[in-house]
Amino acid sequence: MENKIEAGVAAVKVLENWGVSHIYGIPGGSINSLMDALDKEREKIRYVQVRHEEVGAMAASMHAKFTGEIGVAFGSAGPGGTHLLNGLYDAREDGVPVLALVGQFGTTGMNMDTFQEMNEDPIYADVAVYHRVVMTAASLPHIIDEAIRQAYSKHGVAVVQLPVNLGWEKIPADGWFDASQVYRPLKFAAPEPAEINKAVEILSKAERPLIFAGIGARGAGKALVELSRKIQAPIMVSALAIDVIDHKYEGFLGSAVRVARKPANDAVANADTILMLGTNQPFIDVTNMFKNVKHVIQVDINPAHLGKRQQTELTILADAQKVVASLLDEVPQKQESSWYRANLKNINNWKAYTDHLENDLNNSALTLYQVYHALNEVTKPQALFSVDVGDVTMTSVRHLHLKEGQQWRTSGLFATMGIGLPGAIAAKLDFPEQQVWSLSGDGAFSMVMQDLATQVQEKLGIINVVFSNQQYGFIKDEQESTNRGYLGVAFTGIDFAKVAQAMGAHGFTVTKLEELHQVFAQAVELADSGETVLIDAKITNESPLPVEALKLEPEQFSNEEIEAFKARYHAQLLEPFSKYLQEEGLNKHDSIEQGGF
Ligand SMILES: Cc1ncc(C[n+]2csc(CCOP(=O)(O)OP(=O)(O)O)c2C)c(N)n1
Ligand SMILES: [Mg+2]
Repeated sequence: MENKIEAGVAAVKVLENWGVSHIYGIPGGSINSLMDALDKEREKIRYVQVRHEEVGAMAASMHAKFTGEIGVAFGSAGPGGTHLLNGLYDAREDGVPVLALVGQFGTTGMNMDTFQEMNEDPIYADVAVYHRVVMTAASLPHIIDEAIRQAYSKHGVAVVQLPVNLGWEKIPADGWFDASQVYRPLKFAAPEPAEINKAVEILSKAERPLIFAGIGARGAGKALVELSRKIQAPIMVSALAIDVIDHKYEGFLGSAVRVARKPANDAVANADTILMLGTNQPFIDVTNMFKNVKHVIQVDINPAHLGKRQQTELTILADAQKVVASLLDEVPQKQESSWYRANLKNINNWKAYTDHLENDLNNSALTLYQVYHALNEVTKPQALFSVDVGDVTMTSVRHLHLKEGQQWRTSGLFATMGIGLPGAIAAKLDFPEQQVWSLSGDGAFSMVMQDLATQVQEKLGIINVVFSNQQYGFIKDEQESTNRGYLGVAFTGIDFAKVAQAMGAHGFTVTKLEELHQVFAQAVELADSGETVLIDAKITNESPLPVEALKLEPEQFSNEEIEAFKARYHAQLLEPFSKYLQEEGLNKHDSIEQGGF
């Protein structure tokens, strides 16, 4: 008798062959043949039951961001599938590979307007680089394989809709194959010598050079620091690349615009030459960020990004790491420059300001800065941070002291709230031996908090930190600058520690500075022993410093305005960049524009 295999099992074997180690989702009548296949293959692939499909899709997307490998999530027909959408759009916007399997009524009921049955394909047409309805059992393994190749090669989302009966049908056991062992990712070119020569020429002439690194420069951190010192160009990053450079580097400016640090905004407004490495920072054009810049060199592996957001003098279609290595070989060592010195002073001034906030032990009410202080004391060398969208995105790029080897990920271009907790689930499953943090605001956390239960059920030693200020703080500050009043930004607080306890996690509430350090120490111990922890930090609702709208420059603002600004943001230590430029005999250009909303 011919050897047979269920088509659903063959499909799951294709996933296994591609190295998929876990898959997120919630069952339903229309996806139960996949459940049977997953049950059969449970030794080889881990099914992670979530409590909301959105969390599954977000975890899949964050898995791809932490590992570079495809994430997989599923939902049943109709609502189960549409619940995936925020996670799928997150993957699309950040260009990472995700496969979504969506259930469908059996073929006998398809196109009959029966229960939870509709033409699902158009729903996923926009989000996906590849979306197909499976038509025969025999083609199912092939379609899964196709979907994975498409997601990898097009850096996006693939959606396969599976009529439930087809998964149970038998196909010849040797009637399928996949490309998992022969797939080859594109290798990115090394730069041409002529391009490097031209770049060296531009950089050598620069009086105020700046390196601007994005996630395309990941892995080049050490070499970039060397290059930065050699050409006397401080390093700015995109917010998403905040973990590319060790924060101890004296010439590290951080990121620009709002999710940002002051020294980066100062530097980019005053630079004359920028070396962009693998960044598609979305605010360059809308903030007119490069308005004072004369020469731009842009390195990217995506031809569609070259010259996209700014006038560019030289573009190099090549791997940023290779370009940095070639430049390091070719560029002459520059003399210590006044521009570089002015930036170092400005960075030191920023450090003095953030240190002061983080170490302020006199403040009776708990501040977010003190929370970061406690956090920084207990983070481990290879820690992974899954960071939500809100003030925490901005404050973590300022106050987390990231070291080489630590990873920081969020929802970038799509910027969906709720990404922190699911990302931490993925990170802990991917790196069980490493310390994993989810950092969220109270609004964002309450969008996905049901899945604390998943962390507990899967025995994931994650530390979830919630910054509770009883408001959508990030939006409140936007309303302050654009609206006539406030609406919809304040809300009733939640006792997250109790929520955590009710779900079987360890919940701590911190309201005072004195409790912080002990709670964080305990949290680390519990997480190390595989227990899920939540720390609800009840912080003040003060606004963080708006580095995109500073009132510090004496040429622009009156003394009273400057003093009021400093008092409001505890920024007495902050100096205007003009001070350091002047000390170095340099003039100051206009600040960049705010752009955005
Ligand atoms: C799903 C989603 N809804 C709405 C927004 C708009 N938004 C961005 S930040 C934010 C507020 C975040 O509030 P919270 O999590 O409490 O953090 P906080 O800023 O207060 O620290 C909102 C509503 C979004 N980015 N994503
Ligand atoms: Mg909040």
